Amino acid sequence: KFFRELWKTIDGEEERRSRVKISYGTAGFRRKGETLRGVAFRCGLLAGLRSRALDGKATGLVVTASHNPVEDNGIKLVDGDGGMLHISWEKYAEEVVAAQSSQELQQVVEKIVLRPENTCVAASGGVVLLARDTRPTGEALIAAAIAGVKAAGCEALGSTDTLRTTPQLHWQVLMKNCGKPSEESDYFDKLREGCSRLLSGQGSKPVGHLIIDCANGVGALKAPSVVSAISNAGTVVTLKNTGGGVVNHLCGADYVQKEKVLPETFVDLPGDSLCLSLDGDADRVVFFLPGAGQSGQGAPGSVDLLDGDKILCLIAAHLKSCLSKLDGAMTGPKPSIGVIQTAYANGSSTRYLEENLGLSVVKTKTGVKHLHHSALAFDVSVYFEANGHGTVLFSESFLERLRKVPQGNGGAMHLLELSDIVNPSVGDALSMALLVYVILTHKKWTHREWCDLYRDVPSRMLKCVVPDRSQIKTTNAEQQMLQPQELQVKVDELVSKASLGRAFVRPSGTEDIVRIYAEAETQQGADQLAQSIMEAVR
Ligand code: NG1
Ligand code: ZN
Repeated sequence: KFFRELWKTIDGEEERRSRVKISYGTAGFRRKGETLRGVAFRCGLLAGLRSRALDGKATGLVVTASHNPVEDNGIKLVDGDGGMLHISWEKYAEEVVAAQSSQELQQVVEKIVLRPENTCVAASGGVVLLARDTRPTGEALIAAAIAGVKAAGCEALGSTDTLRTTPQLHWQVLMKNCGKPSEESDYFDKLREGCSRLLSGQGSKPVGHLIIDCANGVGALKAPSVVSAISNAGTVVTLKNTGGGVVNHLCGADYVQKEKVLPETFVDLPGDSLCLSLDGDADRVVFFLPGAGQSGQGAPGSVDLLDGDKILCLIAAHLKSCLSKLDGAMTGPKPSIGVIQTAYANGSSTRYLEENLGLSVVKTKTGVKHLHHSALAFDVSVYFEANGHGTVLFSESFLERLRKVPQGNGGAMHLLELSDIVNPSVGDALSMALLVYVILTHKKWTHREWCDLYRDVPSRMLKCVVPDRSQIKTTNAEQQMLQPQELQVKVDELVSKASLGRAFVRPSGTEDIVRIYAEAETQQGADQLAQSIMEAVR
């Protein structure tokens, strides 16, 4: 059966050869959507094998290229705990995808199945949940992935029409494996009802208008089912870029965060608007205020950005004050709070967290899988990438302790209610949009007060194409290069000459480029530092 299915996804000669080089990367396989059918089939196969290795627990497969252009697509695999595919299986994914013939594929599969830690692979059963975003190449890729799941002898839950945000699918896998209600409607109900509970009796609303840029992506289809909790609280919610344009084109979280301008169609906004942008698969969110921009130069269309760092700071400040209300009410050790960032976090946000809030910040490698992993070590934690991908985690033992706190302690009750509206498996733009609104309401902060928590240090990010980016090896949460050594020496020298300089170079895990990031006291200084490093990299 396995071999019968394989022919359906035979790819062209060029594509077949190129599969050898494709790596699992920061967040799954990604490239031009039209060239991914063979990859999708093999990923479906692997997701099935993984499910069987987990004794039949569900796994997941999402077809999306997130914030990337419409012609791109990608395959992300979801593990049995609802998180990203376990790192130990990424190399299997690469081997399965690289196989050049059905014979080679069979050998790779046998190798995986026969590994001692995967002994239960041979057992029957196994189920994979599949979904896609709105990209035109998605349908064909889901069809190929379903064929792969079936080739692994597993049940495929989902069809070519199953449209979900990435975090929805992660959540569904987690809930299914916990034996909890896991339908799409359960997800909507949980978020909407949880948010309504947190807002009831609060009186004031933080903003008059909330304007949501849906990036012309799958979030446009799902947002209405949850944001009604906000409109019921008295804020007028408007959805824009709901599918009339091209996904992520001149809109979406990545565009707004990188370009620091209003998305397309954001014109004539009411004065008291708080805006937010989702990305194409609604796992990232950034907020912004139409206005003068941080430079104060007031270029038309510029924005004051409230990025992942500022969302993180708002949440961390709130969690810290909630925990302080628990003092004395909770038995046992003081709960630990974790705050996790990557090297791309703006230096001002890290200083705010450490100096104003007195929290210690953990820095990890880029990619949510790394942040999530670090966050698991704490009772309560929040992680965010500057680009808007993050969530809040509550450990099961901490939730259990909160449930035992006497009813009169509002702090414990509030934290339990907050845990109801966060997605514990992965960053979720819709969930985080609700959470931010709830926190602003409870803190009685205006969006301006939130924006003014700290002022970003000027920064610049550049991309550079090099012949072989794998030549660059990094350490210390990717903030330093081990190789090429002489390049790191040069970067250090350039940084030391820039006032308040900070910079690093790392190979992208999602694009065939090297990223350069620089901060300095002035925008001109940051631009110059990034530019000189780029010249050194070339
Ligand atoms: P790479 O291409 O590895 O830098 C990018 C983002 C990550 C993450 C992944 C997955 C930056 C600098 N990098 O990774 O944060 O979101 O894509 O989507 O934004
Ligand atoms: Zn995304």
